[in-house]
Parts: sequence; C-alpha cells; structure tokens
Amino acid sequence: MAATASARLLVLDDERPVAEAIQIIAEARGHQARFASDAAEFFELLRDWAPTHLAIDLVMPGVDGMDLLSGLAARHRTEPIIISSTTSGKAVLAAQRFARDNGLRIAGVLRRPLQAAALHEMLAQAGVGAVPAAPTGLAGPADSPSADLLDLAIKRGSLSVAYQPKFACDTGRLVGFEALARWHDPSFGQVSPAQFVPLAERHGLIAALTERVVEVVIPWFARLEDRGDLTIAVNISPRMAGDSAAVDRLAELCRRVHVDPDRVILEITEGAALRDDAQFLGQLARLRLHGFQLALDDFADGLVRLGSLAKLLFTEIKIDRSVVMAAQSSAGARATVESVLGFGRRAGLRTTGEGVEDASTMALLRELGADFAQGYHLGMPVAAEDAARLVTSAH
Ligand code: G
Ligand code: MN
Repeated sequence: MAATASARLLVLDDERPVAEAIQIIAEARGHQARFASDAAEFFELLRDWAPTHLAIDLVMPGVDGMDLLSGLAARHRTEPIIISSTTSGKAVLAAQRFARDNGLRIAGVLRRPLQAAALHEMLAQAGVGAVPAAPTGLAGPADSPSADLLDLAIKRGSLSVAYQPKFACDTGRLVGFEALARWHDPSFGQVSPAQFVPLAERHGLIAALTERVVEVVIPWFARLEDRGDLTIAVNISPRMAGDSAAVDRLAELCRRVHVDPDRVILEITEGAALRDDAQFLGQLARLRLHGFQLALDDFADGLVRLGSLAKLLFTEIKIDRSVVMAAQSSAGARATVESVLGFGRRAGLRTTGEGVEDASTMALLRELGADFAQGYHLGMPVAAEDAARLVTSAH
C-alpha cells in the first residue's frame, strides 16, 4: 500500500530555496512534497492532491496569513500544520492560537534560518510518515499503525531512543538528558510519540514500552564517560509506578550497572500524578525510597490541585512547553510560569522550562529564576552517539 507508506507534504512558501530545502528534507524521509508559491495554487493542490501534512509561511507578499488559516479552518482541515516564519514572537503566537481555537492542528513553528534538524524533528512529531491521527474524509488513507505492530516493535527491540539535553539556566551548563522513545516503522515511517504512547496505553503495552526504553537508557547512561553529576530522565507510565516488580527490576538494573538512582529522574505527567489516592501516593513514595528522583512532567495548571504531598514526593516540576512557549505573549501564561517557579522555590523543588524554542524565551526563564531548560533552541533530541559527544564537548 504505497499511499500509506509515504506522507504528502504541501509547502506554501514564496522563497524557493526554503521550499526546496523543506522538500529535500521531506523526501529524504521518504515522503512526497509539493510546493505552492501563492494561495490560489495552495488551495488548488489542497483539493486535488490531498496532502496529509502542511507547511506554510504566514508572511508572504500578497498572502494574508490569517486569511489563509481562516480558509483552512473553513474547510475543516485537520492535517498537522507546520508554520514556517521569519518573524517570531507575538504575531506568530497569536496566529497559532487563532489556528488552534479554530480547530486546526499546529505541529510546530519552524524558524529561519531553516534548521534541518528542527524540521526533521517537527516532521517526526507531526507524524509525517505516519498517517495523521484524525484523517479527514478528503485526505489520505485512514490506516494508522496498529497495536499489534507496536507490540511487535517493542518485542523486537526496534524502538529507539533519542536524548534531549537539559541545561542549567544560570550557567548554561549541560546538566543531563531526557530520554525520548522513538518509533520508526518500515511502512509508516516515523510515528510520533503523541500517537504511539496513547496507543500503547490503550492496549496495555505501556509497561512493556517503558521497560524496554529503560533497559536501553540506563546501560547507555552507565557507559557514558565523564558523566559526573549529570542526570538521566525517563518518562514512566503511572502504571509502572504501581508495579512493584517492575520498580524492583529498575532498581536492580541500576545496581547492576552502577547508576546511582539519585541520578535517575522518573518523569510522570501531571494528569496522572495529580491522582492523590493513598495507593498512588504510596507507589510514588516507594520510588523515592529506592532513591529515584521524581519529576512532575507537562505541568500546566495543576498548581491549585497540587497538595502538600507533592512537596514531599516530587523533586522537580517541568513546566509544559505550551505554557513556556506562550509566556512572552500571554500574561496568563507568564503568570503561570511565575507561580510554578515561586512554588518550586518555596517547596524546594527544582524547576525546568520545556519547549524553549528561542533565545528570548531562555532569557525570560533565566530572569524568572527557573533552574533548568530544555528545547529546540538549546538542543534537539539526538541519537546516543551525538549525546555522548555533547558530554565530551561540555568538559
Ligand atoms: O511530554 P514530554 O515533555 O516528555 O514531551 C517531550 C516531547 O517534546 C518530545 O517528543 C520532544 O521531541 C518534544 N520537544 C522537546 N523540545 C521541544 C521544543 O522546544 N518544541 C517542541 N515543539 N517540542 C519539543
Ligand atoms: Mn518528559
């Protein structure tokens, strides 16, 4: 089924070199790309070629970016959209919000000069190579990777891991990495974690997935030369926290390869972590008793619900990228960042801002007193060898 194997990326850009670069990168990933240089051509191709993904420049002579987004919304398009833009800041954020409010799916913002790595990552995130999660009736085939396929990938060990560096806000020093699961399927291409993690959760595969990742990551970290006091963060499912045998296996693995659990940060998402029944809190406590650090991941608006127990059990809060990315343009988002950082200081928790995509966001986090930061601007998720090289060059 050739149509399933490759995504169709439609690029709207008046700068030919940019459009061509995007096309080359997409084709290198095994996908088709076509580009339009004006709105009429774009909407024509949208209708006739039925792309599965869109990349659009919002600031072009003769094209009103907002009109374009309205046009897409009016057509109820659900393809992931990558916004590429020379301008940054408020206008683009406002456009993004407008798009989301109108039911469009924004996969990310690509800044100029174009960075191939950022585009690669965004295409992977947008599930290019995979079929969009909610295909429109008009566009693309309806197939998406099945749970069986994922099960097989987990069992065969064909999932891979990317490592995203994390930095201290004050000194800019590398402080560690977050391990991120990646799935490349031969026929669907790069499947986004936004797609396969929920799939794994729905089909009872999440524990196996988490464990496979951990089995790759911990020994990798153990072998890392000069790791000093770096940390390694892994995203665990709350189910794993509840599985005492799995926790014991993780602790045993750390012992075997001589990784101090204190260097291992287990990230649990806000939604799951705010369950505050005694059983769940007991499970978190067990992880802490083993010596692991616990980070509250994707933290956005749970502060009011976060009780005093969180102060005892978590060692770090990671502020969700949606909040961090909006902090410069939205007073509400900035207030959220400030209150989380204030809470972190008072409760003795470390704080990390995620989704730092430009220098000014980094400056803001530093000014507001965040401890750590992660994001495309600072470092993309990279393969193990490249991550190891980052450690060497940080010395
Ligand atoms: O939920 P969690 O924070 O673990 O999600 C991490 C995901 O966010 C990864 O898939 C990673 O590739 C992605 N990511 C990391 N940094 C950035 C960034 O600066 N911008 C965007 N849009 N995504 C990012
Ligand atoms: Mn995380």
